[in-house]
Amino acid sequence: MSIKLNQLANAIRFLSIDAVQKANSGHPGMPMGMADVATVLFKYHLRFNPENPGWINRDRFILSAGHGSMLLYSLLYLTGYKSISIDDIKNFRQLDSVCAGHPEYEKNTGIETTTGPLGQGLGNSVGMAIGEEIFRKKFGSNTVNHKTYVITSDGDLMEGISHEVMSLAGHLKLKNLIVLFDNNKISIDGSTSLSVSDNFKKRFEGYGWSFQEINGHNEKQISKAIKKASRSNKPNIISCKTVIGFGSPNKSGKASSHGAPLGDEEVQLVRKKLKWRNQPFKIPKEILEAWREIGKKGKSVENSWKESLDKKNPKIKTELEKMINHSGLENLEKVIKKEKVKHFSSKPAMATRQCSSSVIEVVSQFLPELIGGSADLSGSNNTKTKNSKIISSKNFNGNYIHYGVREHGMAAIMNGLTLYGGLIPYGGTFLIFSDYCKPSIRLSALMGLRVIYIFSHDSIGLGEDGPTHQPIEQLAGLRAIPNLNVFRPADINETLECWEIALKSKNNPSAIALSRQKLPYINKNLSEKNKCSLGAYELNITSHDYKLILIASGSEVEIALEAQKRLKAENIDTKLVSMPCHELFDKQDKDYQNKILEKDSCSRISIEAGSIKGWTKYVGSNGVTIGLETFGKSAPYKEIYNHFDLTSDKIIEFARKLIRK
Ligand SMILES: Cc1ncc(C[n+]2csc(CCOP(=O)(O)OP(=O)(O)O)c2C)c(N)n1
Repeated sequence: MSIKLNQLANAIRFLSIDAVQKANSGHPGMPMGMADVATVLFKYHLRFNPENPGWINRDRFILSAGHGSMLLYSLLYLTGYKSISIDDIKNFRQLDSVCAGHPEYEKNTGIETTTGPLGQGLGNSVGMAIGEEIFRKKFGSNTVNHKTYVITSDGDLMEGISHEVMSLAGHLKLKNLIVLFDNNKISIDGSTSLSVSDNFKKRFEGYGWSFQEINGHNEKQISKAIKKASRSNKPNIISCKTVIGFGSPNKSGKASSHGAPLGDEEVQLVRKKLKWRNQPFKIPKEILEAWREIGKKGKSVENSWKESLDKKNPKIKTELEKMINHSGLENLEKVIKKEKVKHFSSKPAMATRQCSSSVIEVVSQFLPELIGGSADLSGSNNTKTKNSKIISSKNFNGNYIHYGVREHGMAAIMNGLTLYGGLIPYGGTFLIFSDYCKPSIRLSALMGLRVIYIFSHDSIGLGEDGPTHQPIEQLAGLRAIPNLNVFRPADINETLECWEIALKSKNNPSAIALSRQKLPYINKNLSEKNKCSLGAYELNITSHDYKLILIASGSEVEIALEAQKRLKAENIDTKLVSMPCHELFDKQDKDYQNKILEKDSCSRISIEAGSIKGWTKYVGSNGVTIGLETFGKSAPYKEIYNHFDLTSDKIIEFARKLIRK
């Protein structure tokens, strides 16, 4: 018996309605409206294998409108992914259920990314589509030839980030990107006409996209549009005119179906209207079988792909596996050690942004998966080196993306590049504009993605550009994000170590804050060990009789060193601790932390050219935190440091007071 499309789609609709009803919270309207589009996509077009959700040449499917999560969970369950059972669906939105309120990325589950904050999934998908182009160029179109499909909503397209990433996708002509726009003209406040009068066709064509508009409940139109899009030489958006809450007699087409259970009575009415006579969570056998058949098709597609790779392209297979497994990283430790030795003898004074550049130049030689870029500040962030090859619409055989002035888009795209697999993105902007990346940085951290953020001009030390450009609260804000390592190295030795940790961090992103101004080489002894991995370490003591500890990061280590020297001249002995990473220090055992901070026997002063928030816990209630609690100033940087008392004089003044106590 052949099962009609609407029966397949109704299985999605009722799993969604019933799960939301049982959880007594969730968003039924979107899955009800997009069920037809999703069914056509999965039935006729999407190449995927539920038995191997991580197959590198699978089509990617991203639900950018993450509030419609039940659409995704239903599809994964119906097509036979092991990650989602009917019991998981019954547990929608309950503690530890894989069917969380919004999709939460987990490798090899079919949930390709975490979505919910509108616009992010669209950004990730642009990153994945770039990833596909890079891989296709490296491994050939016989090996890599898949699409990236995204479902976006009105809300996704209202978000500013949608402009950034779609504009870049148009520029790069990402022809394998196909966006299915749920054009239901409803958002939470009601009709989108309350706030939007965009001409979508003109908007997207203006970006260089191909635009089609169809009835999102018409099987033929949906399929034809997807087919046409898959032959296009531009990125594609298909505006699917749909009815939110499709099938609900009283709530369809209305905002009331968007984000709340329909209610028992209304659910009964939908059952009647759509002629669905099954109990909640019961999918008739023949419908489930038809869905499972759709899921099974991918296995043979993957198998023949594998066979052809084994037989015809064994070399490519080896290269592909190397890249996916990041085999190049095996050389990292050795190379970093060698660089440390080299710099120990020359002891260069360099801005840490230059230090970072020299690390990138070295590691990019043996890490083809390292994909750099900057939001139009390449020269300032020092992200582009002589080994950087520009990625363009004409040539994806590169390792550097000019993101343009699109910080938010860059960050979401970097998440997409990591999620694609086999790639390690790093991207730069000024530390002050990390604020423009924040929503995506948060998601890098939430998903545990290896993304490296390069934030140069990391303090008032940037000088004349003034308070609009001088970060104050940014370091504290970034340090407040769970699972993000924030590094602030002090010289080339520390920069090498911080980069090494960032590259090895499989399950968390890193933000590396770098100075604009030149800094001296501060490393005292050549150490094989990566001291930055401890978060903080003893840099220098003037004698073993010290009762005072100075703690500093980045550019302020130099000031603390000067203060230490001058204090010694006054017979005040001190220990200087360099603290490039709070998060890693906080992870050390208590013994190590006590060894560094010596809370029972020493007073402590911290100094960092940024907000003092976050330092009190290291200096204690009797200690002193030197930092900033106001915005900066426009002036040459040394004058600003003096103006704000970020000086060795100030450290000495406090040191004398603490010692006299
Ligand atoms: C960045 C962001 N802002 C706000 C929200 C809260 N929110 C969830 S859905 C939504 C808009 C719903 O409209 P639409 O995107 O058209 O979805 P539909 O109503 O069609 O399901 C909003 C404002 C969010 N998830 N992300």
